[in-house]
Amino acid sequence: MPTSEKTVIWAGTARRLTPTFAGEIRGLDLSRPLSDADFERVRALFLEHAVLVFRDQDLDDAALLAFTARFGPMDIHHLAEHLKKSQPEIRILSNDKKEGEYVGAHKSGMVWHTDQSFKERPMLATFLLGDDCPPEGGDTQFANMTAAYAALPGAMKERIDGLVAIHDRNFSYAERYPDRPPLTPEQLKEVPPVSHPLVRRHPETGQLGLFLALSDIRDIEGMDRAAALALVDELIDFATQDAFVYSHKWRDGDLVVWDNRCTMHRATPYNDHKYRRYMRRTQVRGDRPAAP
Ligand SMILES: O=C(O)CCC(=O)C(=O)O
Ligand SMILES: [Fe+2]
Repeated sequence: MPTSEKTVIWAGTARRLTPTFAGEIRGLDLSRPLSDADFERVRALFLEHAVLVFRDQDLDDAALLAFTARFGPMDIHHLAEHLKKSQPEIRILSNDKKEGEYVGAHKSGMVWHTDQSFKERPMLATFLLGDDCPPEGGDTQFANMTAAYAALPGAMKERIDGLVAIHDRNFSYAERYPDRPPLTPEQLKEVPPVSHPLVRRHPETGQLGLFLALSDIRDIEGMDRAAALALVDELIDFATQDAFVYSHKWRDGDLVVWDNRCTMHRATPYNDHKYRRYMRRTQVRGDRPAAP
């Protein structure tokens, strides 16, 4: 890494990465405990930008967990096979194999979604640390759901006003993950279908945003399924126009933190094995999404 980047001094600000959201923070070393004042600044920038990219981080598991925990209660992912044995709060995403077996989830999150939208309390924030990042492929793309909602034509806002979606982890799971075993009865018990408003109010900023997930929404209450899924597709197409999207090109040592209450994201493919991709991931649970 160029020395000039290493010597940047944290001045409590972030550099905007798109006109409407996403910010880059340099010069802040998260391997050391943050003062309360610095954390308050980071928390404010998180609300302001919705996606924060912290460059040049060198974090062990303990430091990643300590930083994550400052945002709220950590959540353990319901798919145990991709969790670190020693630290189940850390999930591994990687296309790497050891003795013929994948060392983590190698095909996770490749359609537009918000993390664990199928839970009663979906994730507030997700933390993804790029330990080994490919020079091409495997970007993470984010869509600004606040800006997308604000830009919807009035007739569409009226049409979706008050609609409630049913999110169901098991709806398209087998189709999306043909090489994973089906969810076990115990896993299914942890993720029963749940209803969430299609438009939610952010509990901290008060802003309205679309709350969508491509393959986890199974139905919209009071609509037939084909019409409901067509509406979800239409809204996702609208929300993922270039004007609302930030595509993150990973560099080793990037920690990206995103607010799932006002963004959607997906990974672009990286499982062609051309380059290794290895990430550690943690997540913090949020509130039950609230209708406006
Ligand atoms: O691998 C990525 O780029 C993102 C995967 C994802 O959706 C997640 O970690 O929540
Ligand atoms: Fe995700």
